[in-house]
Amino acid sequence: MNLGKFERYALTFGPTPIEPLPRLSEALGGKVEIWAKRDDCNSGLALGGNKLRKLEYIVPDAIASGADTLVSIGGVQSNHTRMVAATAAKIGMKCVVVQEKWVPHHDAVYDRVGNILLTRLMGADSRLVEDGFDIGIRQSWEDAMQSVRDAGGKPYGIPAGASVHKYGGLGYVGFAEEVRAQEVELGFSFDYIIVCVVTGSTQAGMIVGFAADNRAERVIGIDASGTLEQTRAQVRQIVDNTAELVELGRPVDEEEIHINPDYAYPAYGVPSEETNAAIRLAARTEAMITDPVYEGKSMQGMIDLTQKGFFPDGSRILYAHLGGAPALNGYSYYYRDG
Ligand code: 5PA
Repeated sequence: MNLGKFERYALTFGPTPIEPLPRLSEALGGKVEIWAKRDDCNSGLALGGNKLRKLEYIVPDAIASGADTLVSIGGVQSNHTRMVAATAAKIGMKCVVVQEKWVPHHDAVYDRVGNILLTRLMGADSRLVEDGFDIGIRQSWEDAMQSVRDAGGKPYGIPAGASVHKYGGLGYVGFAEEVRAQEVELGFSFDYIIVCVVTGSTQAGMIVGFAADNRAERVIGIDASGTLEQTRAQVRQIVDNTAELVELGRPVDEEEIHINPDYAYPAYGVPSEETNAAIRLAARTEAMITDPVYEGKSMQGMIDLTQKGFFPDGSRILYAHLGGAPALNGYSYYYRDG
């Protein structure tokens, strides 16, 4: 496998810490060890998160293209558009982000706080549109790129979650390489990796990265999209493209792609009672803050699978914390009493 041949523009601090979560492990019965890899603390850029690992491999291409404006897309409380806005500010480009009405959630300040507030603060042109949830290529995104051209600018398009970008999967191949190096220092290997999946390139990159030592199927994706087939198809496509790019040297089997659909209810962006209970438990045992759209759902999945005995006793489980906490501000009513 060869990731090193790709140019990388540093946006993160470097390898993210792996830490044990003993009080959470104990609260779940103490039969498995839960650890977290803190990609939520990966950068000084606007609170960081998973998108920066991806963008590190995309920025060199954006700069080489001669573009002056990054154009991307997400929901109203998108973490990804916040990270694209941060990246644009950092590299001295302009930024247009389309924010679609992906979430059937009503809160008076939903489009004023959290991610979108930070996005605007960093100078991005944030455009609210009515279209509903869809992780694919969107007309509104194409229109935004055309509007930049019409104004005499040169856009560089980054699709939702940076996922179907040709280099979108590379960042999380790097995550797997980083975990392998950290495992040498820790003196053990993790048995499972838990990761939230929506647009797909985070898990797809991990699958390719961990396929190199034949444990891709130990990457348990917890779907938060609620559109499983589309997410799975997108993961498949990114896995194949990324495996070829890094010269994995073999195809990845269907059985190596593990996505659990059981925790995405009631809808993308809407937390269930169980999601909120999971968010509270992680906060109260470990002061680890997860959000109602993504990480709360993967936390819920990890908790439920642990309680159901899915993981054999003694397993070491690595929860990939991908960021996302700013969105909590758009959901304050759920947590008014904690
Ligand atoms: C997101 C995505 P993927 O989209 O790579 O599958 O990652 C899922 C994910 N955790 C997990 C957090 C905190 C995330 O932000 N966010 C999107 C966004 O617009 O913010 C791409 C959907």
